[in-house]
Amino acid sequence: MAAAGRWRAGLALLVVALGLGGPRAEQTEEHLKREHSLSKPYQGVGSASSGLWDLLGNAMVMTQYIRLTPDVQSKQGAVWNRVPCYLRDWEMQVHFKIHGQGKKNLNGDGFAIWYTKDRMQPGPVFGSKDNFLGLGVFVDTYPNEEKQQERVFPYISAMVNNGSLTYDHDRDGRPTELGGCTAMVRNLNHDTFLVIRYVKRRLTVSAACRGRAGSGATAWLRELLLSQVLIDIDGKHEWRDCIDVPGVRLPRGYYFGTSSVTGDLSAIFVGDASGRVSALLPDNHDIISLKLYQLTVERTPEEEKRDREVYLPVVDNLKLPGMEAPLEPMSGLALFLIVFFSLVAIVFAIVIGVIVYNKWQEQSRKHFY
Ligand SMILES: *[C@@H]1O[C@H](CO)[C@@H](O)[C@H](O)[C@H]1NC(C)=O
Ligand SMILES: [Ca+2]
Repeated sequence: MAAAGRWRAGLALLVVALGLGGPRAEQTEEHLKREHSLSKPYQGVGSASSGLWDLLGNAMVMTQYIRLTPDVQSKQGAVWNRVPCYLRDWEMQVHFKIHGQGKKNLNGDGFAIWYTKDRMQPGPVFGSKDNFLGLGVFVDTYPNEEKQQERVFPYISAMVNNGSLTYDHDRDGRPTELGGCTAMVRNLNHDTFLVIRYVKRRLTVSAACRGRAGSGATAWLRELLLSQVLIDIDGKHEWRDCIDVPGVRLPRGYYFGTSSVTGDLSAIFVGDASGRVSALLPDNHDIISLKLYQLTVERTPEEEKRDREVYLPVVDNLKLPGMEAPLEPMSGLALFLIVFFSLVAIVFAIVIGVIVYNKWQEQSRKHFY
C-alpha cells in the first residue's frame, strides 16, 4: 500500500496547491452530454434496441461498474457509444478501476479509450482494431518490451492514427506514441480518473486519484484540472498532467469507446528472488463512468481559420520516435575520405587548369607569329 500512501500525500499537497495555482488561461463553459456519457445504473447498455452504448466480447454490465474484462487470461471486451460525436471541444472523464491478484508488472494488459471512426471492431490493440482512424489513449499495465529500464509501468500514452500506422505491441506502442507518463493506477482503494481534453486542437491527458470515495467527484475533478498544478511526489510525477500535444486535428463524427484485453499470460512463470515461482495474473478492468463534457471556448478569427474541419486525423509538425531518421555522426574515416578526395579533386582541377592555360598560351603565340 506504499502507492496508496503516496497518493494520499499527493492529496495533502494538492489542497495546498489548489490555493496557489491560477486558473487555466482558457475560460471554458462545460455541459455534460448525456448521449456520450455512461454512468450508473447503466440503463439500456448492451440492449439491442434501445440504449446509447453497445457491449462487445466479454464485457458485462454489473450494478456498480461495467467489467470490460474479468481477471482471466485471453479475454477482451469493449463498450462503444452508438452516437457519433460532432463536438469541436470536449473533455472525457473516465472513472475506472484496474485490480487483480498479480504483483507489480506481472499482470496485464490494460485498457484503451477511443475516439475513432470505426466502432465495435475487435482487434489486437487493447482489444480493438489496429490501423484505426482517430485517437487512442492507452493505460498499459504490462511491459512487453524487454529493455524497459527507464520506463515504469503502468504507463499511459496516446496515439493519433490516420489508418496507416500500426500499434507495435511488442514495443508497447513506443514508435507511434505522442507522449506518455507513468501512473500507478492498479489496485488502489481510491477513485482513479483519466481526463482527456481536446480544446482548440490541443490534446491533454491527465491522471488523477481521489483519496475518499463517494459523490462530488465531478466538482472535485474540475477544481483539480483548473488548478493546473503538477504535483511531484517523492520526485516521481505520480499525479500529473500526463500528455500535452498541440496541433492535433481530429475529424468530427467519430465514436467514443473503451476496450480492454487481458492477454495470454498462461505459459509464463517467473521465479522471484526467494526462489518462489509465481504465476502472472491478469487484471479486472472496470469502467465506473464515462462523462463527456462539451466545452465552449471563444476563438479569434485566426483560430477559426486554423481550426477548420479535417477529414483525416493528423498531428501538426509530428516527429514520432519511430520515424526519426538515423542521423549518425560522421565517422573519422568518412571525414578523412571526404577531405582526401576533395584535395585530390582540387589538385586535379589545378593541373587541368595549368595544362589548358599553357595550351591556350601556345595557341595565342601561334596567332601572333
Ligand atoms: C498518414 O500518416 C502517416 C504518418 O504520420 C503519413 O506518413 C501519411 O502521409 C499520412 N497519410 C495521409 C493520407 O495523410
Ligand atoms: Ca504492453
